[in-house]
Amino acid sequence: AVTSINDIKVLKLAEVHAKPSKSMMSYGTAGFRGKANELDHIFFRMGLLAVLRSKCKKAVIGVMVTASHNPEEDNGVKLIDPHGEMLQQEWEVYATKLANVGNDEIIKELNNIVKLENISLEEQATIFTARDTRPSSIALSQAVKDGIAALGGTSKDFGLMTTPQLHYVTCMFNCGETDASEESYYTHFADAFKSLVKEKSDSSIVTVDCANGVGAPKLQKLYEHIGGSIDLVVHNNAEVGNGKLNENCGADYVKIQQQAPVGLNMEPYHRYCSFDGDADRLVYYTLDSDCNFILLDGDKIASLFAHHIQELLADAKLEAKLGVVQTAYANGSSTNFLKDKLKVEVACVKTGVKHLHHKAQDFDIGIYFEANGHGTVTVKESWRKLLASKTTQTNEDEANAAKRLQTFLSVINEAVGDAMSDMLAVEAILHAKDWGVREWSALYTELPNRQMKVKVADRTVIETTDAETRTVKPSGLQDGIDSLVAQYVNGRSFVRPSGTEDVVRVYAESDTQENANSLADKVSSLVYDLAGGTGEKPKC
Ligand code: G16
Repeated sequence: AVTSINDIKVLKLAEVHAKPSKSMMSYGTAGFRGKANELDHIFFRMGLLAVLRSKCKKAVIGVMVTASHNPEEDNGVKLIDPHGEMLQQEWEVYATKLANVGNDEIIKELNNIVKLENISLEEQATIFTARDTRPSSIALSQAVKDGIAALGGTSKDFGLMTTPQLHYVTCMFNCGETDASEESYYTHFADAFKSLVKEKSDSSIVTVDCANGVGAPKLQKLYEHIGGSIDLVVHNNAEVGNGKLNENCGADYVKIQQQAPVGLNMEPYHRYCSFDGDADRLVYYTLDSDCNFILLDGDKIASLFAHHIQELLADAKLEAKLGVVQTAYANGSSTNFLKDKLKVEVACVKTGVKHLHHKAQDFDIGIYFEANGHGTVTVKESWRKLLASKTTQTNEDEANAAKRLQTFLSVINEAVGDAMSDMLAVEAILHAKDWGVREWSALYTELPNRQMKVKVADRTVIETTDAETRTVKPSGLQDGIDSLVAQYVNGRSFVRPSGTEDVVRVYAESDTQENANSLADKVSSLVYDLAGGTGEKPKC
């Protein structure tokens, strides 16, 4: 049994995966992200950390190699905790420290974590790894595996997978399903969907933009398991590594540009949706009869879920504390709809699914979605038991409604936001309600909004508070934003440093698209002036 860290083995491999002297990175919104050719040492060290995390939790840990929505030349890595959640936040601090020390301090840092967390090195460590389709992901996965081997851990490499698939298999394995695999993922979600949608409706065609990423082959496989309950057309499924990943396509592009992905000829009121590069985000869209682009983003998906779940709860005569968790990016109209029309409790937290997921667990049923399309539903174990008991009650109508809710919840990937399973959930609801995108879209009308990115020399000069809705640094920025916002009807704007890209994000909404654009331009220009903008100044 291993009782101490094998210094020689670790240091030898650490030399192979040497850290460039100036590199300083932190565990951001979704792990480490950056230019792929600058990250080799980070991946190796995250392999080391995953072994300690696995020993500490006495469970399998996941390591996903992906930069999700970022451009193809970027890459990233994040750790997945035993139940498919994001890495516990205290460990993000260890991750950042371990990523930034020189090679000579790696052993000291590892021993420090062992001591602080009281880890028994004799424990076994097993790590599940997977990667997206970026060309750099193969070598960077190897760096992770080298890190795992250096500390005597065992790795099981699932190869190409979507991020949510790795979350799912990690969670299922730790819950006792020892044959958890990609295949069991398809079987589970396809079966759940088929029991919700037994027959295709007349308007069952959905065209899916897979961002030229790993979602394309995986969706194809899921489709093979679903058979005749839906018609899927896979778009943007280009060959791996041709530089087209997320380029002018994918959920992030469609959400921010508010336009169709490249090469898609749209028809009014047909259903279209986009995944991002690792298929953990989903947005829908269509054209109205005047060919105006209509986006149904994460806020609309959350509203649809809340509407449906609330109806089933009423039919089943079940009480539940139902809540929706959003971020500052949520459109004001969606928050009003949820609070005023549905009378659902709404919470607002910082960007990053880890924050939303955590908050959602305060509710019996917690629906969380970022406007960018990343989200899911969580259910408290005690409430799940209550639901199960209701399915066997004598009142047939109530028992049937409880069963419908139970089956609906099983088409959701509770571990994490999942484009494929969320898409099935949306389709199942539309089918149950006999709705098209037109009815769904009509739940509420968005306030026009605009998102922009501003390049600055050092984005950490911006510090925020109140769930990132206000800035506290640099001085003068918040006052400036406040006085700009006051000039616009229904104006709202905030800025925050991105945790995945080297940019500052700017969000603005107002009564007309022109006003939202103008407010976004002015706030961007203010950020450029007060936070050390670089390159071309945003025009306004
Ligand atoms: C990741 C996170 C999301 C977050 C997004 C953008 O998404 O998982 O929670 O909204 O980054 O974060 P930021 O604004 O800090 O750059 P993905 O799809 O890239 O993994």
